[in-house]
Amino acid sequence: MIEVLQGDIPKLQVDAIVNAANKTLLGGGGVDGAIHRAAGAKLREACRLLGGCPTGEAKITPGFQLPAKWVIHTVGPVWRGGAQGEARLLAACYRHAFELGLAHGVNTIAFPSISTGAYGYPKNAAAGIAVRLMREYDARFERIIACCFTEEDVSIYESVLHGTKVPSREK
Ligand code: AR6
Repeated sequence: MIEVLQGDIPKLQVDAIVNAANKTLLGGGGVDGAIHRAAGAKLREACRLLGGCPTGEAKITPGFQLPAKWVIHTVGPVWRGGAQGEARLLAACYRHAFELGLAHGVNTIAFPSISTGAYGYPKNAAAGIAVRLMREYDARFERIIACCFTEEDVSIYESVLHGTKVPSREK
């Protein structure tokens, strides 16, 4: 089941939360900063051992002090106008996160809106990609949560899910 909710992703009681990280995996601002603050210093140590992560891929660590058992770290594309493979890379983030979750027995998983903060990806187009991949994996998870930070993001996801807004062209 795909659910849209407004909230602070580190607080969610799910098997795995997804982090919108950067290639170093050593923490940053936005949702990444919030997850690291809530999980504690051991998360940073675990991330350091991973040696970074290329854009579009994903790596997993325990959740440490979080209610979530796992954190799946993925690196979204920086928006550069849309002709630099951004849509393909963003879809790859969701796909790799889902596959890692499946490999670790995850049944409930929550995503932030990857790349739509500091990385500047247009929100409607990004939600279109997120929802497409969520639908593809829906049957293999008990709960898939789109965890939105703002009310505006909730309405974007709701309209994409219910087909009231056509997302921008993406692959
Ligand atoms: N819970 C849920 N969503 C959140 C939270 C939260 N606590 N905080 C922010 N968001 P961003 P990016 C939303 O910038 O664009 C970091 O510094 C936010 O409103 O966190 O992928 C990394 O280290 C937005 O919708 O991630 C990278 O350097 C979404 O999360 C870079 O930012 C993503 O915004 C990654 O940029």
